[in-house]
Amino acid sequence: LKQKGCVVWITGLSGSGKSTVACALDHALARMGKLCYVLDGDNVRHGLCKDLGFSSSDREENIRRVGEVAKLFADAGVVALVSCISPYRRDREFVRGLVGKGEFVEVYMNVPLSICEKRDCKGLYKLARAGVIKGFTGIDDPYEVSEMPEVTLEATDEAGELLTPECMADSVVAFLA
Ligand code: GGZ
Repeated sequence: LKQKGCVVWITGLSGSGKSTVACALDHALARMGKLCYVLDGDNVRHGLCKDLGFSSSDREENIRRVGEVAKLFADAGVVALVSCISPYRRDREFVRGLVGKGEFVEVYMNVPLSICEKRDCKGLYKLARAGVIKGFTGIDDPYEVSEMPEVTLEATDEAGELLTPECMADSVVAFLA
């Protein structure tokens, strides 16, 4: 019997842990026998969206394409796990409108810029601060916080300890269940 597909849309700053949470979610859902597919911003930009840069119109087109593909996966009964910065609220709302009612789950990574910048896994924040990369999200390009995400993932617990990706994935699984 075909399972019910949906789109889990993980949004947040570069370095907020979107890809890591998508990966942990992929494993958690697979263990539950769910068919999933991860559409990662950074990967998609090597193929489907390799002609796009980071201007606002290119980001809009990037999100539109990824949204259309995610919708196809959901229609096929797959849980599409999307991790794209998707910094503009309007573009995320566009995808929400594209996907069937109740099948779009927006997951907001509520990780402060200071933490993302401190991690700076790829050294991009440093380059952005130095003006080598222009229009970097959070530095000189906006990130518009979601008004009503289905799930908000915090970086730390009440004691200020960093939450693990597995723990974050569990929160999303709990919502989906
Ligand atoms: C933001 C940028 C930029 C600029 C390159 N702004 O953390 P990463 O490195 O590995 O992933 C980021 C990726 C962003 O692609 P998305 O498709 O998710 O972006 S969007 O949703 O806004 O279309 C980052 C890297 O590309 N990167 N230049 N200027 N991130």
